[in-house]
Amino acid sequence: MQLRGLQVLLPREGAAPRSVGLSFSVMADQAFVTLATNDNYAKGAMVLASSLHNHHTTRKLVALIGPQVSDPCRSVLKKLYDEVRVVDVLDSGDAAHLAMMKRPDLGVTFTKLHCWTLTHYSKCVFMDADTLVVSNIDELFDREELSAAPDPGWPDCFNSGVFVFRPSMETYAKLLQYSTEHGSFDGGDQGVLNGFFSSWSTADISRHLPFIYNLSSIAIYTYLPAFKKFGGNAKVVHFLGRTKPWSHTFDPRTRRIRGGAQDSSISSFLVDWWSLYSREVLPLLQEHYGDQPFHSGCVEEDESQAGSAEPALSSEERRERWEQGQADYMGVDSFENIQKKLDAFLK
Ligand SMILES: [Mn+2]
Repeated sequence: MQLRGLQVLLPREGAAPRSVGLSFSVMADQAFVTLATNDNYAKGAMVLASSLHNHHTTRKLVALIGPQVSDPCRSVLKKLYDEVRVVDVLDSGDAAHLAMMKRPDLGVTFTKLHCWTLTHYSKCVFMDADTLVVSNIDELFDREELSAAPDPGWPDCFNSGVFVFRPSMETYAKLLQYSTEHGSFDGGDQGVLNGFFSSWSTADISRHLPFIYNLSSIAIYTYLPAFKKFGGNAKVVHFLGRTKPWSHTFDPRTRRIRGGAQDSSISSFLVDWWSLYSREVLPLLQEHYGDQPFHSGCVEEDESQAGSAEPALSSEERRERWEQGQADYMGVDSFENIQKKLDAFLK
């Protein structure tokens, strides 16, 4: 893994020497931004940062985090991100706090909208913590606010998992005002942002990012032939839906994923996520947690388990087994895992 400090000293690969100074000033001015509200999403953010580093981004990396993110996770994020900023809307005592009082249902949305306050950058690309970069995407900074890819469920709306924006306190204030007045038609940030940037679908085709910049796992099910034809050009994979990469467990030795990854197309991206996690993120987590126990998600199956071709279970199947009294006490349903789940919910 590259060290952040060192990377800044090295000229960009392929950059002409005389342009280096200029490129650096432009680069310092632009950032990828993500959001992690808890330790699970923090792991996603760690993998996302590793993937951006591995594909040699020249831009800064910023993580907005919620107050629930634990100290060890904050320390790891600080290693991987140039800037880690705690956003506590309830504690802010400003317009965001007022907005939150009026619309407590939009809590996480207000936290995400906070990215517009990063005015020490002229342009940013927001990326959800459940995205993975599989190719350099610095060219996104050539786009203007608000650029985003269509949502696979309703293509006249953009998906707010990846978007280009310009930080501005004026826009931020307008967004807060819009949210409190109109709410969100889907209960989240995507509804608010599509309402606010409502001309996106018709005004300017250059603000439509190609789908490969936000390739959601859902596309495999909705349009398989297109996925087969274009999926190989993917630049960003977005693990949409309730099951996230960190919902599974992974055996680094056998590279097997457990916990409901049946589809082979998406599971290759899942294996990419887990490989990156186990290789580059896990050692940092182990270092910062020290003796404290934490849920790594990596489990070495013993020989007999690894040898048996037992398929991964969906959550429905797991529930059925539970109800029949056949919980996987030694594996995913171990007391340790259940305790962790309870702790995560009770936080
Ligand atoms: Mn997402």
